Order: sequence, then structure tokens, then C-alpha cells
Amino acid sequence: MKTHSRQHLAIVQQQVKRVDGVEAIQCDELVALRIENESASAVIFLQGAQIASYQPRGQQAVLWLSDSCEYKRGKPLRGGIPVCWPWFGDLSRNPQAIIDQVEKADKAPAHGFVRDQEWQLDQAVRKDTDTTMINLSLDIDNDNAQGWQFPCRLTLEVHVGKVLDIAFRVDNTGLSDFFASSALHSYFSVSDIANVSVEGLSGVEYVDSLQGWQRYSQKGQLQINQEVDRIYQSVPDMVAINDAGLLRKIRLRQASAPSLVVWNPWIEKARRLSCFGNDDYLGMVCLETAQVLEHAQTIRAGSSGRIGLTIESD
Ligand code: TA6
Repeated sequence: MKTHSRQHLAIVQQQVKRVDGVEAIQCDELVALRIENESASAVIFLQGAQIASYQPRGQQAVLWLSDSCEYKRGKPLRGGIPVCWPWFGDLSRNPQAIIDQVEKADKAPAHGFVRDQEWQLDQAVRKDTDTTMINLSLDIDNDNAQGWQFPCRLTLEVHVGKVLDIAFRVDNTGLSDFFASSALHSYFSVSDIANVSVEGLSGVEYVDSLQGWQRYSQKGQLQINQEVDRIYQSVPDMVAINDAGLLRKIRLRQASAPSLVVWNPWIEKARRLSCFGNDDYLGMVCLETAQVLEHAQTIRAGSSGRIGLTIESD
């Protein structure tokens, strides 16, 4: 184990040593929190504040995580809930106002630059027998790899219990307003993509990134039998994944998140993706709670932006 990782693990172990049901673990180069309580278990990596797993007691895992993840510093994990900020996907596909804020746009990684950063653990609290709260934060100053010149503080507050409750917040601590896209890029575990339909999107307009970013309207419940990569705009506060194979419904309740990205790579893209097995597309679907394209947000100096997401499975 490398010195940095060993020191980091020791610091986090010290932070959580008196917190019932929370332990710091090492996964190769990364440090994570393993959370257990009466209602659920979860794993949250400090890198990217990435929730990697969530499993309600007596149920199968709700989030999908690749078996071929590389737990290396600077390499985002494939699965769980990556935090995408301050742009979504390919930077060049974001509003010009966001692109103009990034000095090194030609070197911009997909989905922003915070999912491979080391966030710090601010709080770990066993709220009660059924719920554990974890608070993580990332302070961004002017000295960052992307040349992002707007000081701010990101926080992720996670409540692990009968439901998984997530509050993502951005505080603009600088003197200038800035413009940003945000997404909680959630990977959900399903019995088989053929058994799945997505409820709540009927009649909602979407941008199809596979059809020249043209806009269409969803007709009826969404079923997935090909590559899907769509940005639904002005979505309802509640959508759901119906999994007939597991006789399970996974509900997403979203706050301040008018966008929802639905993604399944299907056969061909699955073969090209890093850390993704050729058949992994059969067992997962992404529903990404977001503020993207025309719903990207201006965050005024001294104010905050936020996204809320509650995931419930039964
Ligand atoms: O979920 C939408 C998307 O932008 C897809 O186009 C695909 O690229 C996916 O995100 C995964 O992105 P990543 O950078 O994590 O491989």
C-alpha cells in the first residue's frame, strides 16, 4: 500500500473510530467508508465523494458497480453515483458560457473535474439505528488542473437508511457569478434490461445525443432495446425504474433537477467502454439527476446551487 494511501486511511480511520457502523477501508489506492445500520449498507469513496454501493436490508443492491473498476487515484469508478460538475459529458456539448469559463478546454475530461478529486470527510454521524449521515466536501480554489477560476465549495450530504438521500450543494465563495452544469450520474442495477421500463417520462421532451442532438417527445413508458443516451428536460419530480425481473420498483425523487439523462450503452458501445464488461449493459441502466443544457445554472457570487435526490426501492 502506498504511503499516501496508508496515511489517508489512518486519518479517516481516526475520524470515524467512534461512529457506530462506519469504518474506513482501503481499496487498492483509494479510501472508502463502509456504512452499516439496521436499514441498509453502503460504500462511499472519498475520491469524487462517489457513492459506490447502496443496499437496503433484505434487498439486492440498488446501485450497479462494475466488476472491473480500477481503484486508482485519479481514475473515476465505473458505477455507483459519480458527481459530474461543472460540465456534463463532453465539455464542447455544454453551453458556451460554461466552455468560456474553462481555460484548458482542450484537455477537459468528460463530466467535469471533481469526480477524480480527493474530497474530505467533514462529518460521519449515526443518526439512529436506521440512518447514518455522511458529509463530504471539496474546496476549489484558483489553482486547479482545469484552470477553473471561480472559488467555490462543493458538499455532498448523504443519508444512508431505508432510503438513500443525497444533497449536492455548490457554494460560490468568490466575487464573480459563474455558470455550471451538474449531474448525479446514478448507475442502477437491474435483473435484465429487457425486464425494465422507466416510468414518468411519457410526453416529456428529450434531446437524443444519438440522433444529432435533435429534440423528440417520449411516447409512453420508456423501454430499452438499443443504445439510449437521452437528456430529458423538464422532468417530473418523481420517476421510477420498474424491474419486472426483480418485482422491484426503484423510485427517484428529485429536487431542483429539471434534467434527467437516461443511458444504456447497449452492445457496441459496451465493447468500447473502459472498465465495462461486454455483457454489463444487460444488468444496468443510468438515470442521471441533472441540471444540463438549458437548465445549467448561474450561481451568483455568495449564493448556492443544489440538487436533491432520494432513491427508494421496494
Ligand atoms: O450518461 C451519459 C454519458 O455521457 C454517456 O454518453 C457515456 O459517456 C456515459 O456518460 C459514461 O461516461 P464516462 O465518462 O463515465 O465513461
